[in-house]
Amino acid sequence: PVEVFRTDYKPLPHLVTKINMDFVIENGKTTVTSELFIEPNSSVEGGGDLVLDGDESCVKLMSVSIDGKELEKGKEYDLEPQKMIIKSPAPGTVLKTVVEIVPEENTQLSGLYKSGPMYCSQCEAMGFRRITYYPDRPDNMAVFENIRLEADEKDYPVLLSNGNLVDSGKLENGRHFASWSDPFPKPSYLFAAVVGNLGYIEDTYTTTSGREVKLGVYSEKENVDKLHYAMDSLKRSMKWDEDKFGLEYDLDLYNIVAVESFNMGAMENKGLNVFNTAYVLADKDTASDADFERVEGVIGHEYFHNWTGNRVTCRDWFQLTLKEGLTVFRDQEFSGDMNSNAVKRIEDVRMVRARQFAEDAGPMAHPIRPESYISMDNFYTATVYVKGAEVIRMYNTLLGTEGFRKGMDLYFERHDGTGVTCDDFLQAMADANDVDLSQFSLWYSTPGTPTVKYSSAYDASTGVFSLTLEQESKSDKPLHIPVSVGLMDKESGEEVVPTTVLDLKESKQTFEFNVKGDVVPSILRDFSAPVKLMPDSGAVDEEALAFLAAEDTDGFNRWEAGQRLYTSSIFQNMNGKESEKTLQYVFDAFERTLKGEKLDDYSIQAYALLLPTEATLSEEMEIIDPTAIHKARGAVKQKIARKFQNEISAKYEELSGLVEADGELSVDAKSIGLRRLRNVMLEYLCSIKETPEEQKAAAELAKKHFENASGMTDKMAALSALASMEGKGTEARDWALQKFYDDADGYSLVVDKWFSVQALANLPDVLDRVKKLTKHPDFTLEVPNRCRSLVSVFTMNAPAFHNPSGEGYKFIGELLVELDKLNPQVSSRLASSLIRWRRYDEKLGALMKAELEKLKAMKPISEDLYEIVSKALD
Ligand code: DPP
Ligand code: ZN
Repeated sequence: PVEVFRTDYKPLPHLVTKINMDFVIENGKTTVTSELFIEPNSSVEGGGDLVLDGDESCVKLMSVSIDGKELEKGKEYDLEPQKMIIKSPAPGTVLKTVVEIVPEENTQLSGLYKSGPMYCSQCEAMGFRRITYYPDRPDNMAVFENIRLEADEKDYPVLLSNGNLVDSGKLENGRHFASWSDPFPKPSYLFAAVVGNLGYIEDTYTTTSGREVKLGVYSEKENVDKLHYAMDSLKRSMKWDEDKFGLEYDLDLYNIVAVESFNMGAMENKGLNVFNTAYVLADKDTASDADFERVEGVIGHEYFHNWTGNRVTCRDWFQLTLKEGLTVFRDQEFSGDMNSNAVKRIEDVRMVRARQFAEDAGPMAHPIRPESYISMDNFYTATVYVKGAEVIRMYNTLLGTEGFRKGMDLYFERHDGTGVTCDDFLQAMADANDVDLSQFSLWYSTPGTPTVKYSSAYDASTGVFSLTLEQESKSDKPLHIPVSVGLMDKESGEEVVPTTVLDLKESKQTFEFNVKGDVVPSILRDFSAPVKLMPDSGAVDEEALAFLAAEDTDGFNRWEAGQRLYTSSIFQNMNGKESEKTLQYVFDAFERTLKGEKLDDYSIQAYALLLPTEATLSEEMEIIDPTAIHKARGAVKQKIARKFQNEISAKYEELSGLVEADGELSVDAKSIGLRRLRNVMLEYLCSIKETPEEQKAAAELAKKHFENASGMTDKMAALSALASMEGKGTEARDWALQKFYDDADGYSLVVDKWFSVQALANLPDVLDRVKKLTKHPDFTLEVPNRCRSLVSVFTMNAPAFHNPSGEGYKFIGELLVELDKLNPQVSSRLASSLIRWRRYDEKLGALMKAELEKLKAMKPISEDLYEIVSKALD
């Protein structure tokens, strides 16, 4: 395997400026003829050979010619396993290649492959070379002028590609064709083709400047009734981007296709987005609130890529965060505006802490702009995406919304139609605002999670409150960290200094404020930087946290203070040093939130009543003890549940009334919040199940909840509770699982939920159950969603996966052997569950390591898996 380095970038000596393609799709064989129009790259001197990427394991070369003349191998061209070399092509050369591919056998789901009744493509990052020989890198932008698709008309009535339909018609033998043309030059990773027997819904959108855009959303026929939410979300996205950034859509057509077998979430191909079904299909019976929110978010995300990704793209793959960090930021803002900004922020930060911080603390830690890769597919990471979005958010915080918009405008003005680097983005932001962002640029090259330590002092004689911040990171020079701070008066609870952004630019810096009396600082409001904030003294001031949990005027930090208190209490429990005082703070915070004092948002209330996740708690430990975390968190949850059982019950009833009064299920912020809060109540109530009587009561409650569910959200909440029941709850558990499966009636996305809920169950024999489920007729490793729903989800069941016997690791290790042969992208993702072995105690670590060593010795092994495993063992 070859490692590629960021600093080795060299522009191409020749560019393909235009391409025509002809796909003749037959059962078991697709013939792809490509014409590449080649020009010297004017910015590179010297010319030389033209190197085309092509994956020999996937494409079989039939012929290569120039002007109708076959080229001679060894003389005019050479062939290597991953490339074709054309010796010194003359300017204006039109190179024609004919290759054969077999999409039906493409289990990697990269390139052109078959999913159910359709052929579809996935080219990011390097899938186009599995379709034809081509300079498969983002700095080669070409006009895909004539893309002709030909297939059997009866089996494959729909023929789609990027851009506009320019021709179509019937052919002999029941075949037909369609030709597409995309006027916007694009890199190969944005190419797409879909050929299948599909249903669809249609609509139109008129942009502010009056362009009428035809919108289509496609899926397998039986699912067309589940496409409406995606269509509505698309229209909302189009409007939002016009309102927020003045960005309009630029083609007459925008199509989205839902595909069952898909490695990632979705793909922003120009004018033809291809989506994992899980992020398009949604209706009231089958989708939970979270699913609806995800559909809206991902539809927005892919749509926003049209400008941040497609119109301005990446020069090379190391710049991935240029488009992904920025587009995630944009989709976060969109979702926040559509629902609740405060709720969205809490959810996003939970994600950063649970997933990105974990990545930072493992062997795959990398800066948002990585320095090297073996397989680029391994860098579609939480770091590039969500930490990348946090970095964009920091620009927004530092420059303000207006300044940020000015920077965006200049970025498009300068770079529309080209492939650029993260430096170009930073420069546009700096120039538009006339500021120096050179120190800020360190965020692009620094891996790991920085820490910020704080200490404060109040001098009553001068009325000066001073806050000292000290940063530490993997950068030799200090980072530029925006730290949003507000000050709350200790006596009155009033905010005396509203949110102020402090520019922390030195290793250690003291900021002074003139105040009238002593204050409590609320630091890192709204999570203004992706750092770990901690007290300099090492010990958190619980009194201050309790105060902030009650009084903070910043919703995010009020939530955060409660979370910190819960965390203290959980760790005290783990260490056998429980303090009554801490517990009392926890109870106070919980009770206040439950009563809804100062809170009118059900979702925020729900999140404030939830304990930090096991994954988040893990990142607070030097050596992670999953069993101890699970036990301690469970114990604190029990204490809360038992102490407030009556109040929680009453709240549950009250909310049940409100949910009922809410009527027909709707997915607006308020209704979602109601269900979320009620389901948190259910979770607490169902956690009380020690005695047989309690088991019976919990099971009855959950069963009733299941039967009266207002939709999938309630159903899943009930089923999750039931799935972990034993003793007197066993019967209800088995009944509900069977009922849920039967009701799913084979519909994949619901069957996926059925697998997941069992993989996450808190039962002593969960691993055996999961193993047994891998033999279920509905289980397959070939459909990524299905594989993930059971196997990847199992690795998130920390106490089961990290069982001291090592059986959980062994199960995953053995499965990876099979999976890697089928689909390296999915296998290397799954292997990430084993790579953080140094974070666990010696015994667990050794067991994980043993599995990694077995995998590393495996032959053959995919590059994707090899990279992950070898970095973990380094
Ligand atoms: N570019 C794709 C995205 O939207 C990759 N899955 O993130
Ligand atoms: Zn994206």
